[in-house]
Amino acid sequence: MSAMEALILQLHEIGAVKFGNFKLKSGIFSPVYIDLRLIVSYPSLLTQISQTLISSLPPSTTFDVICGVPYTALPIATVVSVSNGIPMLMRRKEIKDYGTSKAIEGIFEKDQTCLIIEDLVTSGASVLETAAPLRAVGLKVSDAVVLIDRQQGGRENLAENGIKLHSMIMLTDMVRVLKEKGKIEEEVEVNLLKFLEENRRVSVPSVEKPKPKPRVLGFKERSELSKNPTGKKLFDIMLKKETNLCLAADVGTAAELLDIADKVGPEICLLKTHVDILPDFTPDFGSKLRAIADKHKFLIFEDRKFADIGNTVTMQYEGGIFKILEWADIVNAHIISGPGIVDGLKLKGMPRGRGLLLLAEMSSAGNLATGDYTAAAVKIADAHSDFVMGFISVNPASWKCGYVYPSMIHATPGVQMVKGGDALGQQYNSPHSVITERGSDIIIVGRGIIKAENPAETAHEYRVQGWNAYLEKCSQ
Ligand code: 5BU
Repeated sequence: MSAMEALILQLHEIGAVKFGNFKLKSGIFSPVYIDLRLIVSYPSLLTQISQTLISSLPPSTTFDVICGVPYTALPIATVVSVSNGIPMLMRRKEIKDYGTSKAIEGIFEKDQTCLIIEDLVTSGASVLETAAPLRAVGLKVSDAVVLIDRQQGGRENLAENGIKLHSMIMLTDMVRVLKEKGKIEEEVEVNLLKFLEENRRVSVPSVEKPKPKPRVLGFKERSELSKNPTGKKLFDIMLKKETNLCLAADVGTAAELLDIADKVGPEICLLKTHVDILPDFTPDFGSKLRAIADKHKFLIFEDRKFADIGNTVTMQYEGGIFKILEWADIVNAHIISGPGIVDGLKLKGMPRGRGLLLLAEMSSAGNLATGDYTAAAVKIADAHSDFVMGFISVNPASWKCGYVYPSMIHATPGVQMVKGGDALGQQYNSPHSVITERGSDIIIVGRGIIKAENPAETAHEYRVQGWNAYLEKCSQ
């Protein structure tokens, strides 16, 4: 009887090889189960396995250190190390978060070669899990030796990852020997061969680590990242005043607007206008609003929604009756006409240190600013981050880029204390949901405040809700 046959019989005798119906780590059901954890109870068997492992390697296999795949192969590797005088390394399965936090324990030099020792290979996933940290610390891993090869794709999967698998015992040989020695029925062998035929290649389960949740940066850090002076300023105002509330001052007259701006001013970081709805607009409107804005330290955002070609918007921005460029810190634009609109507005706005918000999404039902359109807005913003300071958005947390652009400010309209909408398609979300779940920065509130009995008091309530939601988000 060959040494290999004797080994197979011993493994069967101690119950390390069982036949039945077993669920494997890979999820598949198998007619054979091999449990090599038992071998630690049989020192002579362990010695025999360890010696055969090394001697079964082709002489061309060279290595400086060895590493067993935790846990079952650890004692095998230890005995190989001790009886052959080969230094060993240990891979930690759990990395400590104190002390040295090493994944690989032991002494080695960069570019040394490490042989991986494994008890059993199915898909090869466990070997790959050990190879990765070894390679990460600068070791070369080109060979792995295994006691039993289940012949289910491990060899191929490892080869694809640059590791040659040396197998001491093939599962088919094991079953043949056991059948020949009368330890199992023919039916068991047939069953097993059929199983192997049907499960020739078990794929390596994805070892992709869960993506760490991006840390939510605060306005202070984000202010430093902003490349636009008005963007920086708005971040700073929000922090200093502890408010992320923007009032949409959609009142009937310029007089009313100036009045509410003064009353609500202490609560807001931003005041949004639709200057073309004011019947009593006069050329001094801008300077009057500016004085109030300076008094209460908020910025002015004209919700002009430019949409034309670059050349036209330069004139609309600077000229006409409203002369928006004179008094609005911030304007916004659709991207429907392409990036030329940003170039046009930038031509006028940049020298004045103004900022632009791009309409990446809208709050109204059935709007078309979704999916690829939103992504296109993000792309244009990224290419003009010196002038584009952020977005009008509704659910930036759902964007693929998510928090990739912390330098950008996300301002969301369609906000009221209660969910709902109006008769003309407006849709509302609560301040808490807008800031936390939807990942926005600023709540834009119009009728929720201006139609309230006491707008200043109500604005205060919105401010507290919006700011607390921001603090909650930062603490997550
Ligand atoms: P409301 O009263 O809170 O519904 O006012 C919302 C304001 O925000 C109003 O001035 C709109 O013109 C503005 N708005 C919006 O509601 N939805 C959008 O998608 C954009 C602006 Br962009």
